[in-house]
Amino acid sequence: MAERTFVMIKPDAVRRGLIGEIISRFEKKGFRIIALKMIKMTTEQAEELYSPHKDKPFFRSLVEFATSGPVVVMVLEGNNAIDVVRLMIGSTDARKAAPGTIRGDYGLDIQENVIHASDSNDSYEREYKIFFTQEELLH
Ligand code: 3AN
Repeated sequence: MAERTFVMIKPDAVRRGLIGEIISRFEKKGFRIIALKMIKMTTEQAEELYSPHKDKPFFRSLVEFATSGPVVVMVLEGNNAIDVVRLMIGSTDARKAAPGTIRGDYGLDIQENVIHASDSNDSYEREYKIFFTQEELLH
């Protein structure tokens, strides 16, 4: 069933020149890009994106990292997009992420872990609205 998910290429990956590599994987897999832009997110946007973690000890550091440079945000559409994209990105701790996954191939850190993707439909609905208006989703 066609489903949508929100994906963000994090500042570490943008700094390292991995934008094309990462987008290419999603295109080759068969996902449609419904919306895409590069932004420098505000502290408010980062706090909202990571609000489920606001009581964690790493929250401030995570917000600082997320706002430390440009990110690329996008909405992807395709069969079971949420679960399939989570499989493609791999485990949170990039040191333990399986080779062949995006984090497994390009990351070596738990915080600077290359990429974010929604973990549920509720997360998707909350997350994409932080960065896109309804009109920016191109059907
Ligand atoms: P995922 O991004 O795989 O869904 P979450 O939702 O548990 O992982 O964590 C959100 C983000 O918080 C991660 N992408 C990572 O950047 C950061 N993070 C998670 N756990 C830690 C940790 N123990 N120390 C520092 N940063 C962390």
